[in-house]
Amino acid sequence: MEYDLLLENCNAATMAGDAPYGAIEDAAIGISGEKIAWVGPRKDAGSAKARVDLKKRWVTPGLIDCHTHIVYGGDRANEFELRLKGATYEEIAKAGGGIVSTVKATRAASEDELVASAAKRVAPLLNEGVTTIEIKSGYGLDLETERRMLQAARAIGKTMPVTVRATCLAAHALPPEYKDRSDAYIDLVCNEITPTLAKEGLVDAIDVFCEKIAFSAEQTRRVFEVAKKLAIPVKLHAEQLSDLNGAALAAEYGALSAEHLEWANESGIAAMAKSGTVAVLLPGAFYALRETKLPPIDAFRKAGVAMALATDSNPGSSPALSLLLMLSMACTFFRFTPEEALRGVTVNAAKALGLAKSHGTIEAGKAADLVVFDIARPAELAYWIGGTPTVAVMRAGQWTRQP
Ligand code: DI6
Ligand code: FE
Repeated sequence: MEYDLLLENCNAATMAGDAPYGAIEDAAIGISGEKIAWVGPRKDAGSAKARVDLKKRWVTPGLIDCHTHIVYGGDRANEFELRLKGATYEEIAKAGGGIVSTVKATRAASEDELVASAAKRVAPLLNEGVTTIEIKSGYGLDLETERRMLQAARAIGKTMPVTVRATCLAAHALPPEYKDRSDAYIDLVCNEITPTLAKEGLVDAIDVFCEKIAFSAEQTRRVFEVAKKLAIPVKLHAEQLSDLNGAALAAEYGALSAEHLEWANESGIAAMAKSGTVAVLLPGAFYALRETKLPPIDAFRKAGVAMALATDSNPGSSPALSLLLMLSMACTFFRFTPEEALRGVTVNAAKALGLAKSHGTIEAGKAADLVVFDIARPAELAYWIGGTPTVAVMRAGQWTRQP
């Protein structure tokens, strides 16, 4: 078989197989159409219509940012200043700031404005090598604005070279008009917002913020029951600030992922291992909130729970615009190995989005989403603090940044 394009004279961190990083040195990668047709040692490569010499650089799978809230109105740099004067995240949230102030700005923004402001934040991620991004709603908290957010997410996937997975997080916070009536808001989420937006094809997954400052485990369960009826996979913000047994609840519903997890307990971890639920860890939020409680990384490792990493890009707890920086933070704060960190934004991030069959590794049959890095060894991706060693990006077989 003749490939459309052969990338040769490179080292491939395939993230598949048993070798560290799935590495193949002096490799070649055959591309046909939108997919990887072949990968292996250069000497075994077949013929190709065109060839590109990658000059011994490293190639990884396209990076996957599997947890973001990157579509929103306004920003919260003012609250950043308040926090530095001593206010806590919870105090700001209770005083009507925090998520709710972003809700006001998001409700006031048109779809075009949401797309334009998000595009400015998505661009630096793509420049680094992100080819797939998850985008959550959750700053609308009413049907119209949740819809507008998800439509903006879809529009980003159409107008920018990135695969978007849209997650409905209508149960993110209590909207001000439902003050002290959180069960009534969950009625709205379950009876109206979620089923309507699912029917409109805007929802790839359903998420809930299960937390003392958000929604209880019982309310989470109600939303998950609706997801089950709609046959849409669930994810859960669990155990970020306290332990509500959210990880076990997520696992009970076969969740793709449970996210944050600083306070995850042993039984939650065991349940996640059993259900194959990915632990999505978010060092940007840990850093920005100056958390001290470390997620139980060793317990996840021992239990065999796959760990992913993401930016959690959002205006409050993680205004992060670099996924590579999360690799460094995960190693330094959470003691990930550099290989675990790269797995966390490739193969395990794909799993957290339900895309394990099509994305996340360099293997024949998978999407030709690839990043070329000017590095001598893969550990450099987690080693440098800032900087972008990215020299080329391919998505679905097309260069979005030329080598
Ligand atoms: N957990 C978080 O860290 C973000 N949302 C969530 O459920 C915070 C979102 C914000 O503060 O705007
Ligand atoms: Fe989040």
